[in-house]
Amino acid sequence: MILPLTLSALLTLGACTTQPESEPTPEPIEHPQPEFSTRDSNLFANPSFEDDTESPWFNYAERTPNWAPFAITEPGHRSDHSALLDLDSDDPDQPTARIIHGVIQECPAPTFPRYISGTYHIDQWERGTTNQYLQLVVIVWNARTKPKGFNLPNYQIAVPLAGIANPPFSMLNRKFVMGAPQEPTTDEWIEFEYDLEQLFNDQWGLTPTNYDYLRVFFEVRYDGRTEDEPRALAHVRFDDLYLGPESRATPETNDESPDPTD
Ligand SMILES: [Ca+2]
Repeated sequence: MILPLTLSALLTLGACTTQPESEPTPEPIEHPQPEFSTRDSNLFANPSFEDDTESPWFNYAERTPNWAPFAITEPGHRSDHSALLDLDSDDPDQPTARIIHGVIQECPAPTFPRYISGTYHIDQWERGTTNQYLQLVVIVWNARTKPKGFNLPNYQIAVPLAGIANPPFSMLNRKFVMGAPQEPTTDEWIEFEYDLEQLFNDQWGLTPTNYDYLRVFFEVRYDGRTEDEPRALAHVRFDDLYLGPESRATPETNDESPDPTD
């Protein structure tokens, strides 16, 4: 990134000699721009799962039987690693009715971040039940400022990314944002981005303020599966996750733009 390189160069100069403030700034070295995950504004730590010294991602596999572990493995999205969520109802350790594979991170986020984005890749998908899906969830934790008429300690939105056309269940403090494809695309990295501030305003009527932190989930799961249903299989990777003020969506190509030579 240009800014850190420039700053680094200035610090190097400062360490050697006392430079007047009018000293011309050295030209930044040209480096390829990082894809997504090292943006300074990202509130997620280790958003691309490449740093094996940090463990900001966790889940509830050791605390509740409905959760299952995740793994950080090869490959990644334009990188070496990603978070692998490996759902298989044939696994004897997975309960029949509900299983959740996911990664979670808690972000203090004193200023509510406008955007959430990332990529996912579905290596394998066999539908075993109607409510088998991928989603992200953002919980506003310990909110002192609450939506009008709401009196629970946290409120949240869930955004299914693929797999379901209707909310899988109803929950007092969770609003589902529908609109993702019911049948997932497999064998391809899929980018997603949502205007989180807009979603909270649409669903809860406010931009969250005055809370402890945001608890963010990226999941693959099923709910309400019965023993007589077929095998449910979903081998899903998440990578390059982002929570912050910047949109990183790739602008759509406009084929009808005027030819500048006309
Ligand atoms: Ca990665």
